Amino acid sequence: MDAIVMAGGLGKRLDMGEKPCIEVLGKPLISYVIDSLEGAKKIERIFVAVSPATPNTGKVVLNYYDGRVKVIMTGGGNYVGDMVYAVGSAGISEPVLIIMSDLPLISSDLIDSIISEYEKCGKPAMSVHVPISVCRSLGIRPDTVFNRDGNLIVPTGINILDGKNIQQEQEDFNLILKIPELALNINTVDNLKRCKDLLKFD
Ligand SMILES: Nc1nc2c(ncn2[C@@H]2O[C@H](COP(=O)(O)OP(=O)(O)O)[C@@H](O)[C@H]2O)c(=O)[nH]1
Ligand SMILES: [Mg+2]
Repeated sequence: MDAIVMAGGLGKRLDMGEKPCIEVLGKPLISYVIDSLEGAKKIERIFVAVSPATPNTGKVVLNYYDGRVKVIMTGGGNYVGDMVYAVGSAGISEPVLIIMSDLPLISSDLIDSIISEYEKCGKPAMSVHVPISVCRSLGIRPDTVFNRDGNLIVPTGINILDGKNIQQEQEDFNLILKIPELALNINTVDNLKRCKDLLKFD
């Protein structure tokens, strides 16, 4: 399965310049996700969707991964529109994993197990969530919360969609995983500090 890393956001809450390139313990934030994708057995090609808000991110990625990871320039300012554009531009007509650049704690094994769950789920699309209790136990205030049958769940920014019908709404399976590494999304200075502390003791 191919993967697209979304990396064209404004990073306003963190306000440290281009968020995907900020240095976290000696390497760019986005490289944590890319390294885990490169290590995942089920991932083939890797693309990064940048935008005019992240001009340097493309350069950093091309440089760091020596051309192994492709960069796609999207319009910016529209997450879903840019994702659809990136899938088309990459010529992907099979299921594709879409992931955000700001999930540094995700591992290769976790990516592979998410893809295995997708293969079993029987739906064209799958979105990964954590129960709100995982965020609460980390002291993280989520941006978005959904109510699924009375349970509050938080989207993690990991989706699998069928590339051949990317223009259309797709029936979506909600995978709910009680995994703290999926909940630590780097949006604020506090998230970044928490993440550095966790990585140091890894
Ligand atoms: N290409 C593209 N990427 C985006 C867009 N919005 C957010 N992203 C990326 O998606 C991820 C999650 O977004 P978010 O955390 O809201 O980013 P932020 O706005 O930069 O804090 C980040 O890696 C962003 O760089 C967009 O409109 N276009
Ligand atoms: Mg985020």
